[in-house]
Amino acid sequence: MLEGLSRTPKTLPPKLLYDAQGSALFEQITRLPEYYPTRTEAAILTAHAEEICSRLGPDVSVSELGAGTATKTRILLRSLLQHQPHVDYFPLDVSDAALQSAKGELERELMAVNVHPHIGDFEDLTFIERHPPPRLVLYIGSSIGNLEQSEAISLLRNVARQLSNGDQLLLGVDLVKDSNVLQAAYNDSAGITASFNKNLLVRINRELGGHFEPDTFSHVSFWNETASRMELHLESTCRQSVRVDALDMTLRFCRRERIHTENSYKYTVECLEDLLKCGGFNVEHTWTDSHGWFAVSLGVVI
Ligand code: SAH
Ligand code: AVI
Repeated sequence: MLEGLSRTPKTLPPKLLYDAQGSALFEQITRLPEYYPTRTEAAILTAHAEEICSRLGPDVSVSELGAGTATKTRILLRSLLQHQPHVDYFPLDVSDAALQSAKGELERELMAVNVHPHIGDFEDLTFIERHPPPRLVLYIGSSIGNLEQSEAISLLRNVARQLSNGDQLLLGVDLVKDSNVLQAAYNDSAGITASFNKNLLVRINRELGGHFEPDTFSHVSFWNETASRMELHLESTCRQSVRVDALDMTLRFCRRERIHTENSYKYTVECLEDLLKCGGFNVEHTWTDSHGWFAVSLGVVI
């Protein structure tokens, strides 16, 4: 935070959006009429779960990066249980609250799934290697879109490094589309995405003794066509100074100055498949929906 807030323009890494309240707000986002990614990916997974599972190795263990509450994962796990008697499932997330919810829901619904939650960051992926092969790694929900392309490639290479011959990765990515659809998804009429974004300030206040007045910042999001990404910012509505006690820092904002809080990159199928190849995977198959809004690709480690 210290590093990001000292920069010009000020930035914060999007992983900080997910404290317990942030994860709960993200869950609400996934149910918004404007936020098409979750239900579109869920529809792809539902339509093709059987085919996906039939392309996997026998008796796979499943790891998931940024699993959140694992709601869509249940579609795949349910189908996988038609192919093997039980599944060892290892969700990784920075959000303890999301993982607890994932574990509770999964154990209630799918008794044959053994859930082993791992609270942690993508920076350390060595936990994957400890899981029994053959392995399937899930990285769905277009979470890879919140990374810069160079970060995305190095993350995939890190994943590949933990895997053995024949291990697979299922990657879900949001696709480039009409900018009106994108704008609406990140500027919902109920203001949930705005609350999700501003919750970062509430979190800094609570955890770092920050003195932000969230009402003096507005949620700004827009489609940056050149960079192929949606951008999320918090914009100061006035000239102000904000003290953050734990950082021993006083932040100065001009009127309309922004903190850049998130990018959400949108890919084409071609770019997605190139990304997988650059990351160390051969693409086995890519599934999309009828609008071509979202893609799910299965890759095998090279
Ligand atoms: N996969 C779920 C959740 C997506 S939200 C879905 O498809 O709906 C993104 C999730 O990734 C959040 O739960 C967040 O806590 C987690 N996350 C974001 N950055 C992370 C990081 N650097 N390390 C681990 N988890 C991260
Ligand atoms: C988790 N991630 C893929 C979401 C996205 O769409 O980039 C986070 C999000 N931010 C605002 N709305 C949803």
